[in-house]
Amino acid sequence: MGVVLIDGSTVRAFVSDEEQFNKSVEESFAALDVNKDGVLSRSEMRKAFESLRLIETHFGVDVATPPDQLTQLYNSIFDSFDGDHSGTIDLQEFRSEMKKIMLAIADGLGSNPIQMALEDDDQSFLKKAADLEAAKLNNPHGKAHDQDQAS
Ligand SMILES: [Ca+2]
Repeated sequence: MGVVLIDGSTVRAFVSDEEQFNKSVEESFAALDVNKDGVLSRSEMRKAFESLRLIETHFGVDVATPPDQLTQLYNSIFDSFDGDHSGTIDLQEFRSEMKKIMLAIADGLGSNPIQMALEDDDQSFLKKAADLEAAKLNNPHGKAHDQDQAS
């Protein structure tokens, strides 16, 4: 387990790196699509939220929230992902909503870095964002974008 510092610009850089972001989205989507039918069902999404740990860390929900309330919350999030109300979430819907969520997190973080404790097998998007930043720092001549890193 390690600790990383991330702030809004870390998250924003990750989302704006289309290749990395889309790759992460596609990997997550494939991993979450347990029955491999190409769409995410309500129960698959519920597992997704639990594994991405976005809810507990970023929707301000206490981990001790009663199951009924959590189910309601999961349902309302599902509905916001399910743009065409088809009852399932396709890759397109998943990508666009993840983007919105990550940008909302970036706004919330602003320029105040937070410390995140990470496990090595952590697959959360914030971990991926942190990894991307670390890779850029280690490889300054890589395809890093001209992100304004004003101090
Ligand atoms: Ca599925």
